[in-house]
Order: sequence, then C-alpha cells, then structure tokens
Amino acid sequence: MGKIAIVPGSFDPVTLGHLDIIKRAAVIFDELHVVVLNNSSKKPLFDVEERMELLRKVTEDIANVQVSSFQGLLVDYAAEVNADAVVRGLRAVSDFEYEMQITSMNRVLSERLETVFMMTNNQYSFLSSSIVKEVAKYGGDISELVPVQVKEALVRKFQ
Ligand code: COD
Repeated sequence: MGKIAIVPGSFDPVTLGHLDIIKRAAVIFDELHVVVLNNSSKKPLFDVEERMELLRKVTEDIANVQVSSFQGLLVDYAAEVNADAVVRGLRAVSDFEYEMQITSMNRVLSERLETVFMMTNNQYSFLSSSIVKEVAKYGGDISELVPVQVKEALVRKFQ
C-alpha cells in the first residue's frame, strides 16, 4: 500500500524553504497532503483560501501533491486521510524545542502517527515566512526567497 504523508504548516505565505521540503518529501512518499492549519500563536497576513491558492500554484507540477486546509487538530486530519507520517522541516537548533513540543503532543494524541524531520537546504536555512513578510513590507527584494506567484501576491498585499 502507498505511503501517505502530511506536510502541515501555516504557509503564510509559502516560501522556497517550504517548497524544497515539499519537493523532497514528494519523492519519498507516494501521496503528500500539504495542509494549511491554524497556528494559534500567529496572526496571518493571508487568509486560508489565499494561502491554499498560492500553495496550489507552486505545487501544480508535482503529481502526488494535494493541497487542503483543516480547522482543528493535526492528528484528526491525519486520521481522516489515513496518513502514515507528518513531515516537518528543521532549520536550526532554535526550531528543535518547538518541534519537539509539537511532536510530543501529537504523540500523546495519536500513537500511530510518526513524525519525520528533514534538514533544510543550506541555501534556505535563514528563511521564514515572517522574514519574507518583513522584507516585502518595506519594499526589499524577495525574488530569491519565494516563488514568483508569492512575490506578486506580497507586492499586491503591501501596495
Ligand atoms: N527550510 C526548511 N523548512 C522550513 C523552512 C525553511 N526555510 N521554513 C519553514 N520550514 C518548515 C517548518 O519547520 C515547518 O516544518 C513547516 O515548514 C511549516 O512551517 P510554518 O511556519 O508555515 O508552519 P507552523 O510551524 O506555524 O505550523 C504549525 C502547525 C500549524 C502545524 C501547528 O500549529 C498545528 O498543528 N496546528 C493545528 C492544531 C494542532 O494540532 N495543535 C496541536 C499540535 S501543537
């Protein structure tokens, strides 16, 4: 049976760092669900529909990727789609504590769901949606950080 994985996140908006993890995970797993979830400690710039639309545009060439959103717990979404694993990206030691907390919590909520970590591509180790938004807000060049569709959406947002 094919292996199903989830790449969960806020994706506000999707960056080349996210896209790199998605592409690499799509090679390993048979079916990949990229899912926009709510992170209650973040106030999003793009609404869920906008974030999904951008994710769809930038993943349209990857045949085994599908984009969705979910209001609720990651483990409940995972059960719904019968996922074998969650894939998360790690950038630096600073990500580790937060990731360990999420993973441990998800483990308590669902014993069978495995979490797999992928190291960031060196090129994107400093990259985050927040940094991209900050630079875009003040008119800095973000061409090397996000797909072109995301750059356009950010320019429109901050016009
Ligand atoms: N290189 C590599 N990986 C990267 C990069 C980069 N440059 N940038 C980001 N990533 C990775 C992140 O490490 C993460 O794995 C993924 O990409 C998504 O990142 P974000 O920032 O868009 O998403 P988060 O961290 O805000 O996502 C948190 C969730 C929304 C998944 C979490 O809050 C959640 O599961 N919410 C639903 C409610 C729930 O189940 N809560 C209980 C668990 S805490």
